[in-house]
Amino acid sequence: MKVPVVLSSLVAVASAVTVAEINGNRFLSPLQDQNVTAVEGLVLAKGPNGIWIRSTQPDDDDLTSEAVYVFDRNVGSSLAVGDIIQLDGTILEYRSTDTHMFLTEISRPRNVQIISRNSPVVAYVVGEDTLNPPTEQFTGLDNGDVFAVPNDVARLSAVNPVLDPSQYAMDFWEALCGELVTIKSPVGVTRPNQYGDTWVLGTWPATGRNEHGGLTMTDKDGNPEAVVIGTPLDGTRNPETKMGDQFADITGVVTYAFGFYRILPLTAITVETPASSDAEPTTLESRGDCRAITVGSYNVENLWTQSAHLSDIAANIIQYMKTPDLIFVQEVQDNNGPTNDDVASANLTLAALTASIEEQSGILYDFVEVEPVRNQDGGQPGGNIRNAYLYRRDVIELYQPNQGGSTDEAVVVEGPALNFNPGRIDIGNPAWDASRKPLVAAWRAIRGPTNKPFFTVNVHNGSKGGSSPLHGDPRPPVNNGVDKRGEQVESIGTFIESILSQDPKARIIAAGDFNEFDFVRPQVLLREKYNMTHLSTHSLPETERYSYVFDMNSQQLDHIYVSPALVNEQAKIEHIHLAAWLAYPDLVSDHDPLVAVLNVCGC
Ligand SMILES: *[C@@H]1O[C@H](CO)[C@@H](O)[C@H](O)[C@H]1NC(C)=O
Ligand SMILES: *[C@@H]1O[C@H](CO)[C@@H](O)[C@H](O)[C@H]1NC(C)=O
Ligand SMILES: *[C@@H]1O[C@H](CO)[C@@H](O)[C@H](O)[C@H]1NC(C)=O
Ligand SMILES: CC(=O)N[C@H]1CO[C@H](CO)[C@@H](O)[C@@H]1O
Repeated sequence: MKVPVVLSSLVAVASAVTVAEINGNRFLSPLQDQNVTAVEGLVLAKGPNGIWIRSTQPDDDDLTSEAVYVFDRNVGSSLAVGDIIQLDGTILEYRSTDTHMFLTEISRPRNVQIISRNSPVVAYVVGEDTLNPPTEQFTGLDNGDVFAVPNDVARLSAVNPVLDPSQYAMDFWEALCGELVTIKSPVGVTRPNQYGDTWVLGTWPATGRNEHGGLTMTDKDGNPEAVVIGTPLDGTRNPETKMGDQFADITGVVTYAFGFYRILPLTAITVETPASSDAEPTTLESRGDCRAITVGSYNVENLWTQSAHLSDIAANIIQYMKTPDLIFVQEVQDNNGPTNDDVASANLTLAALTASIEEQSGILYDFVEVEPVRNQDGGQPGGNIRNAYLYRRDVIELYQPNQGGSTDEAVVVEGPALNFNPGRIDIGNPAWDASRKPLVAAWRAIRGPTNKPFFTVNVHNGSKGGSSPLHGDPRPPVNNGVDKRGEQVESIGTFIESILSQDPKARIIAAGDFNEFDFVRPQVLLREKYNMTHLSTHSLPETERYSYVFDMNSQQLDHIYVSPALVNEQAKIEHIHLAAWLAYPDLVSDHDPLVAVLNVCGC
């Protein structure tokens, strides 16, 4: 890129190779593995394992970064920021794992000479001295959809395209890699991860802002306009912050590490104006009969009898979910939690949860579950996580209850009704190996003009663990388990179809932690092939559809889908943001619960 601050009058020796020539106008250096001599640059910053230098002989090309990392633990020891130096070295493309991109660096620096000292060091303001970061696409290799299936059809490092920083965020940051930049008036779009990495947005344009100040992922848009602030160069640590916090300007160097282009700040982020931390309870209300029942779903994150967060989960159900009539819960562990023994029942865990709700509110819940076969359903070994239902016995009841066991397969019988109620479906299907089998049940509202049963499917599909990062080498990024989740959705869809084939007006609710986005293939199947309506799409603005935060994205993993008979103006959902936007110390579960209101009357 063009460099406004140049000290060319001080340049005494012509460099054999410039930084721009080292970087080239693509992702990988044209000089990879070659030795370079007399590279000249201004020391921009020093880190524990090297320094960043900016060319004193910039070219006129916005595609070639004028800065580069010099990797060597000792190179900085006799240098200071503001020194102009000259050095020889070997060009290296480094990455720690093959799903990440490469960082171009000068390694094994030799013949390091100080040409002058105390030059001013000026950072470029992102979006003022540079283009704006692109808001929708990461790289041209995603062909317009970063969530497309199949994925991993191309490798960025193999194609190594000419950079297009006006269109693609990875190209944008690659063309600035090594530079010292400032982000003015940054706002936190997530809390920091466990390493203190914090995603921010500057003053440049953004799409998908939600009411908390985060960035909601939407169809084909994984929010490339955000950038992560990594570990500070001075050894400080980024503080615990939350979505929407306003920070002081951040200055740091652009690099690539841990799967993302990132900025390593000179010092830790400082909060100027914290966002309000008040959570909003649901506004949806039950009428206590079939005309309006409230349905909640909550991933309670490995809950068991001794969980420290048990009473907080109960409090969230009371204060923020407003004690829904029926709650789909996921990640309920057995009575002794992670202890890996013969215990697989969760009746004491669920009894402790309902007792805590009763103690805090006086409201009585009953619960149902089906014990899994121990250690067959994934999750923490010995924990035997499963799905369960809590329900208000004053509002609904099981319809023709017939408790299923671990090896009983629930199917739809004449009625439609269930042979086992509650029961687990499709237990022999390999799609559910090492995964929670959906828990189905048939219910009836105790009061209301009609009392036809309605059906529920409680879902906790395979996780996305093992996916490759949004700034990674495989394009589109690897969405691990997407094929498996596709089979799981087919399994759920087949069950739903077997009810609808007997009664096209059947009332069916499929809800839970699907571990997938509504616009990605498995979920599209549920909508298009099985004609289920995504309640969020039906009733919520696009930017408020989220229940989880991962990397820079506020994203929706928890959903409610309903059959045609339940789709009307009255059907609504709210994601109760108790997790997505808070700081870690304030988290109760890693997922936001959701609450919906539905008319389940029918004849
Ligand atoms: C680069 O320089 C090193 C050290 O001087 C030498 O060992 C190596 O063979 C050179 N590599 C190339 C590709 O010339
Ligand atoms: C839990 O299950 C055990 C064995 O099935 C039973 O003896 C006990 O009464 C149950 N406890 C509760 C609170 O449901
Ligand atoms: C799909 O659902 C819609 C309402 O959500 C309904 O109008 C339509 O008839 C259904 N289509 C099929 C094939 O069942
Ligand atoms: C099929 C599948 O993806 N199974 C995974 C479900 O999730 C658990 C934990 O969340 C994993 O252990 C399974 O491998």
